[in-house]
Amino acid sequence: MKDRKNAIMVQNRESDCLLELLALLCDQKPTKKRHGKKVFPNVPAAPGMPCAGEDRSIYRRGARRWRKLYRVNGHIFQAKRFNRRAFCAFCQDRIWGLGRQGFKCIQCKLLVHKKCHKLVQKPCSNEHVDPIEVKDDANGESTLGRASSVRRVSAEELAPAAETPPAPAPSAPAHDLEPGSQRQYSLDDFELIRVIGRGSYAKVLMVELKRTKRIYAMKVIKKALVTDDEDIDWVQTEKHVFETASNHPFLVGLHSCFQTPSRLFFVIEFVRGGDLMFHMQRQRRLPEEHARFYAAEISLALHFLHERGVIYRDLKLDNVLLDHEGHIKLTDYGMCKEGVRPGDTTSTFCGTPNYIAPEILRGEEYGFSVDWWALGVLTYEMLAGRSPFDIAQAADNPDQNTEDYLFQVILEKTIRIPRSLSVKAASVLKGFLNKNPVERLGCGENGFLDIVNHPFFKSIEWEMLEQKQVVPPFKPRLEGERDLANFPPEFTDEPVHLTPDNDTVIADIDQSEFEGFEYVNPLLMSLEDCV
Ligand code: ISQ
Repeated sequence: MKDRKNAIMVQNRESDCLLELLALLCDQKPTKKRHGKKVFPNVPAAPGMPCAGEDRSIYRRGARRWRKLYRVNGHIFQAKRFNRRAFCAFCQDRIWGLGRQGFKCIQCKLLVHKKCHKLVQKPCSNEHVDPIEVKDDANGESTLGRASSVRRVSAEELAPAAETPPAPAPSAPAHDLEPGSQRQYSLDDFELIRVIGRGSYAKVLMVELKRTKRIYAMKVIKKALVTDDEDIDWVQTEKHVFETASNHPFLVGLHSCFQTPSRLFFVIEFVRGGDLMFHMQRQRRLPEEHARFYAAEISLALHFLHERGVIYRDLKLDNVLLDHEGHIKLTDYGMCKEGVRPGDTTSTFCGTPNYIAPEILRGEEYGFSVDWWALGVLTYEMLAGRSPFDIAQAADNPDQNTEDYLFQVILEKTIRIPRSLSVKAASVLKGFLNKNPVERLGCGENGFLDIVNHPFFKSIEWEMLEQKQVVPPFKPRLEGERDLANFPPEFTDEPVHLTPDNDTVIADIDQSEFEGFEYVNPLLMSLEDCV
C-alpha cells in the first residue's frame, strides 16, 4: 500500500520540463484576461453598487491546474491514465493504468511509459501514428481505469483493485437498499432552490433535503468535463479532503455524494453569510481588527490541513465563506494536494493566477509555503482593498494585461505596503509575502508557531478562537435560513434547473471512472436521524 502511494507521489514530484510547459504557454496568444488585477477600481456610489465602469466578472477567476508537457525528440508528451490496454512503444511492456504511468505524445499519439519517455529515440513525426492500444477484452480483465481504489491515493483506500467491492449502481435511491446498509441519496431526495455559485467545472446550488427540510449547498459537476485524463483526480481529492475537513470548524464539511449517469453531486454544509469576495466588494477595505480575525481563523484552517498532509493551494477571497455568525469556512478542495509529509515537496503548476506563489512560477518544488504566500495576498487585499500585484494603468496597456505579465510582477516586483497600515500589519504582510519560501513567515523551523507569535496576532487567543469562542467582528445580515442576500445576483438570478441528460454525451462517459463515488457522512446522518 505504502509503495503504491509513494509511487504516485514520486510521479507527481517530477517537474523536469515545467519550464518547457511555461514556454509553450507563452507561445500561446496572450489572452485578454486580467486575472486578479484591478480588484477595486474606485469607490461605488453606495455599498453594494458597482463602481463606474466596473466589470464584476473580473473578480472571480477560477483556479487552474496547468497541464505539464514533456518535450523529447520533438514529441510533446502528456501524462495519461489509460482505460484501455496499452503497450509502451519503447520497451513493449504493458502500461498499467495505475495513476498516470503512461505518456502520450499530443502530436503523433505515441504511447510510452513515463519511465521510458526520455529514452525514446524515434523522433516525433508530428503526424498521427497508430498507437499500440488494445481495446479491453470482453471479460473485463482490465481493472485499470475502473479500479476506484487506484484513483484514491490515500493509504487507507489503496487496496488492490481486485479486492475493491463493487460500487452501488449510480443513484441507488434510499428505499432500494438492503435493510441495514447505509442510506444513499439521489437527486430525487432534494429540492433545487437556487444557483449560488459557479466555477469552471462546477455549479453550486442551494438545495433542501426534502425529508428533513434542511438546507445544503450542492456542487454539481458534469462528468463529461472531468473524464479527460488528468482531470478526474481532483474529484477524488476533493471528496477525500472533504472527509478530513468535516472535522474542523473552519472548513466546510460534506454531507453526502451521489451520481447520475451525467453528473457528480457533492452535498455540502450550507454556509449562509456569503464569501469574502462578496463582502470586500461592498466594503472597499477592512479595519485591521477584522482582517486579523479572518487571517487568524484562516491560519488555523490551513494549519489543520497541513498537519494532515494537505496543501490547500487555492486560498482566495472567493473560497473564504462566512457563516451566519461571521466565522470563516474555507471551501473548494479540488486544488488540494494530499499525502504531503513535513519537508515533502510537489511541483504541479496550479492555482489562481493572482495568488500563485513565486516558487510555483519559478518551477521549483514546493510545499506548504504556497498557502502562507496566498494568505499574504489575501490579507493584503483585505487591508489595502486591492491586490498587491495591482498594476496602475495595466488595464489600458494590452501588453500588461496578460497572465505572463502578472507572473513577472509576482516574481520581480517589490511589494509596496500602503503607508496607512500599522507597523505590525506591514510586518505580517512582508513576512507572508517573502518571495523566498525558506524565509517566509510560517515556513521556518518553528512553522505555525511563528505565525501564532507574530505581533500582528498578539491580541488573538488562539485556543478560544479555534473553539469559536471569539465573537466575530462582523455578522452577515440575514433574514432567515434561506436568505440569499449575501450571494451575488449574477448567480442567484440564474435558472436553477439542470439540463436533461444527453444520451450521446453519456455514451462517451466511462462510468467505471466514477465507481465508489457515493458517500454518506455518518456524523451528519446521525444528526439527521434526530430530526
Ligand atoms: C456552501 N455554502 C455556501 C456556498 C458554498 C459554495 C461552494 C461550496 C460550498 C458552499
